Amino acid sequence: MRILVKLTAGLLLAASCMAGAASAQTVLRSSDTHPDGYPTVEAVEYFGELVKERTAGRYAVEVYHSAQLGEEKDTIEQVRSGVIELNRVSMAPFNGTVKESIVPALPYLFRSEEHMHKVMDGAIGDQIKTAFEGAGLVVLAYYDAGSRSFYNKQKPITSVADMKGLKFRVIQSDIFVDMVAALGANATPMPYGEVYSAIETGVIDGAENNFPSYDTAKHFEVAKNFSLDEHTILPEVFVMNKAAFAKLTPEDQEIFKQAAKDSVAKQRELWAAKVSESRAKVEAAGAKISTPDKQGFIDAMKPVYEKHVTDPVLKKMVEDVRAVQ
Ligand code: GTR
Repeated sequence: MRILVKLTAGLLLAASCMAGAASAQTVLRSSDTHPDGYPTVEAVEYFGELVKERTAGRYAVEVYHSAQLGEEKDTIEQVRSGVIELNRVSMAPFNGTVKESIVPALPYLFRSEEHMHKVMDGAIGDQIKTAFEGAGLVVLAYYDAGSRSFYNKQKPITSVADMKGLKFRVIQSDIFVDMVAALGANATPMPYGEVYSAIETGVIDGAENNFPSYDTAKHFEVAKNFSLDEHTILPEVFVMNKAAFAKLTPEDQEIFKQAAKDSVAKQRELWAAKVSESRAKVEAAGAKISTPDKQGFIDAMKPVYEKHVTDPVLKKMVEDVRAVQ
């Protein structure tokens, strides 16, 4: 009798383990402010496919695009506290939390996108990753977001003088507020999803972003003058809640890191194609692209460096970035 009970219990246990193995899939949620099909959304979806395949279905990723889980500031809190496990956001909203994240947001620091890649793929990128851990986040990848430029509904901008008195929405970071002030304009930080109607109703004159965002958020409909001043080459960041990452086995951690790395190559390709496509689309829709005197913009940024690059760690990082050839 006792043997039979043991045997039955053993069988039950084995059966439940098998059932568990077959159905045990952990679904990780990831947020993105951009719509379906945007290069960052596609890249995180691709990351999810790779993770699913390489963990034999034990993990899957669900991407909540179009700010379904909220605007970036809110979703950053969600991923830090573990309400969601993953998040793809811009680097700039971290500027007040992770000191080192200021460096890649500084105006005209990167000489080109290639320079930015070299910096972020190298030791400085790793230094920033380590700093994010202090905020409870593991950086899985840096993605491309090209360069950001100003656009407005009033007039074409050809020099810094044209910026005077205009009101621009900026991404939620003090660096951007001071950058706009240094150009003689007024900055209003506000969530991305509110920008279109704020321009339309005249609360602001314009904003600043790259071509794919200008296109997909439809800002070109309400602010037709796009001035290619390229004030920052600001990367995106794909992060994971640190405790959620720590729960993975070392083998799974490697799978996640490699999948993220593979998704970077994919995102860079998608990004390059999207920039050309968006630029052509907004021009066809009547956007006027001007190329301002860039040196004037570069010279005007001195106060931003004087105010925000005082900490010795940041000073050294800025020097290191400049030294990367
Ligand atoms: C985009 C970026 C978004 C968001 C947005 C903004 O370029 O990809 O993550 O930060 O800018 O300006 O809010």
